[in-house]
Amino acid sequence: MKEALAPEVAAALAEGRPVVALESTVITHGLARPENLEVARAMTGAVREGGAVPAVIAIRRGRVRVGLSDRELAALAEGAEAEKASLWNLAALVAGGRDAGTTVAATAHLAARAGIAVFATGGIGGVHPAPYDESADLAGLARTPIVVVSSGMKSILDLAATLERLESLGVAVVGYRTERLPAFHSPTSPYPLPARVEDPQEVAAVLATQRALGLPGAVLVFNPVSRGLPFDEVRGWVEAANREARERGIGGKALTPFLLRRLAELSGGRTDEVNRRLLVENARLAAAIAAALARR
Ligand code: PSU
Ligand code: MN
Repeated sequence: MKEALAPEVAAALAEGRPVVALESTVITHGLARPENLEVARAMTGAVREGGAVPAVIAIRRGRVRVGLSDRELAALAEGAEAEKASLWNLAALVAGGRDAGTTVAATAHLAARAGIAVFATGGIGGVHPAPYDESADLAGLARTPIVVVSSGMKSILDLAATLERLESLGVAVVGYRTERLPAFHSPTSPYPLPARVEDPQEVAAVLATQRALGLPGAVLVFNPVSRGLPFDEVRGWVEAANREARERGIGGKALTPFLLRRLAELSGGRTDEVNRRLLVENARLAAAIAAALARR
């Protein structure tokens, strides 16, 4: 199989220098053009400022790419034909020679395989309100040894049910300077987390201990966004958007883009602004964690 590590990423890994993996579904499907490329560049920039090497993971013409050049990043962001690769279609897309953005589940798998210990994203997938729909991110994280920094799960999900599934699946969860689940656009929510950490060194210690104990899965670091939106206000918009989607019969692949667009409209653009900020903040924290791991 064709698999390619960018030379810069390969060198950093060989020398034990910090590397941070970044997902690409947020580029191909999560954000609209041209904002997707701007945010992707801001994330890779934040990783570099933190002293780590960024490795955007994606599928390009059937090749697993770990680390894209700026030109390749632009091609991915501007191309319209990329698929969304999760675990159930990853092998078929690679075998079929396709282009794809990789979800959290697929990115975590490919990053861990390449020897990368830390991965940053915006929000993980999870359990949707009915009808039944659960992201492969949850089961994927349960068996993939990597630190994943996010601001919680996407606001459009059932947060309580997603947190319960993480517990059932045995995914290690820590709040970064918080006891409560951050709710993506909101820095907090009513849902308590099982553990709290204060700094990147503590995250590095949890990962090392997770491995020493023979636990197989990810360490999920939930990082509250700065200057986020009030929880109740976001919940109100999410409920309104979901109601509207049901009334208009919108479902399947069209549902998430519809909900995100409605949230942006209902909030006067504030959800998009917060989304951009949390992606960059998570990239920055991931770089600090990767640096702490490299020093151990
Ligand atoms: N969160 C966002 N936008 C996104 C995603 C998450 O705000 O685009 C992406 C991530 O790549 C995540 C994926 O892994 O959606 C989950 O998709 P699914 O529910 O189909 O597994
Ligand atoms: Mn699904």
